[in-house]
Amino acid sequence: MPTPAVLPDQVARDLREFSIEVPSWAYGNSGTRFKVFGTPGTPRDPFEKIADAAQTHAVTGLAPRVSLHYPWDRVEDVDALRAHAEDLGVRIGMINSNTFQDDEYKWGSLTAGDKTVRRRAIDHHLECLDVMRATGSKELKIWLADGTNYAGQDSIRARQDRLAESLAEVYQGLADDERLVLEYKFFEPAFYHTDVPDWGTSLLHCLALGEKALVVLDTGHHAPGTNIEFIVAQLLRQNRLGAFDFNSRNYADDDLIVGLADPFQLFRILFEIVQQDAHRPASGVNFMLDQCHNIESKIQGQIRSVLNVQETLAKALLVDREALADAQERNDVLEANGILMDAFWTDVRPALAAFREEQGLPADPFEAFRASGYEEKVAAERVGGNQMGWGA
Ligand code: PSV
Ligand code: MN
Ligand code: MN
Repeated sequence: MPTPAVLPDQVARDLREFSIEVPSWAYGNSGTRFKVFGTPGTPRDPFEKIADAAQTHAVTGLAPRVSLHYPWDRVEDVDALRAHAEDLGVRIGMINSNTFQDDEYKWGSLTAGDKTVRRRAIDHHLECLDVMRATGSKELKIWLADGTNYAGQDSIRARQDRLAESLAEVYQGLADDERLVLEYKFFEPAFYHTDVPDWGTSLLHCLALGEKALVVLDTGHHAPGTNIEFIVAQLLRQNRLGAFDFNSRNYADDDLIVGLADPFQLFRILFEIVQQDAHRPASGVNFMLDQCHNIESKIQGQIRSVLNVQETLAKALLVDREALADAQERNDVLEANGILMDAFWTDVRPALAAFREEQGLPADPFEAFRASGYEEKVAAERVGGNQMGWGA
């Protein structure tokens, strides 16, 4: 496929409607268990995190929502936070619950054998629903660190039963237009078993709960070699893909910039999405980033990530699906594969630059941000106070 100068109309229309949610925690300092490197200008409170997130949207036009983590992003005046976001052209997205930082959750939260602990974890989730209402959000995102480290440490079955009961209580708190999304992860911080390790477990709980419960797929949460696009196809088929956490990984839950470790995997995933029209807002899939920028500039990292998703989505939209269907019908394996590869290798960058300019956006948002002086400005202004990190 030759390099297109402009995007076909339908591709441009689809891209205009597409948006990505960014996580507040990506703008704070993060690191590994070895070291957290601080960066000058890192936000000191949720207001500053939202201001940084708004920069990502301002130059890309792609990231109008910011996920909050509760209680990391707790503020006295929620109305003021909401208004601050709206003044800066963004709004608050999902509310992420947190039952992994307190000592009492050492043995589990929604799965804990101790009734008092379980009660506290359920109440925390119900409180998150109040935060959602105050912020204008409609979605509660649950990722649990629950699990065990050693065989025999606890009953896997009993923990599933307790989880089901706890989730049912949280689910009952949802209003008709609200939903909860349940994220799975195959290991870490628990190293023998986690209580929601895979899409099957998440889906089973969601099916038992009802239509307002959906699965979250984080691209970094699978065993190496897992065919993630297959999971995407399967969850979409069941109308249970609620949200995506995009990031890149080489080894485990690396949370690196999207599309850098394996651009072709991102393309395959997005093509599966496109084939089921799930990139359209009407599908209800919330496309998000879940990343931690340990060594690179955080805002620049977020900009790169959303642009990589947009660029790869454009390629997926360019696949000649009629020709593909025809090749598939004839079992022409190599022609079918060639059609996909052709779209993957197409350089859409010039057409995307023109597309952005048409919308009054910089042709190169990444360079525009670097040249804006924002990072230097906040580094000078944000002195004193404690910088926030992955963990408030
Ligand atoms: C932990 O693995 C994690 O990265 C999950 O993916 C959540 O989405 C995120 O933290 C925020 O809680
Ligand atoms: Mn995640
Ligand atoms: Mn993760």
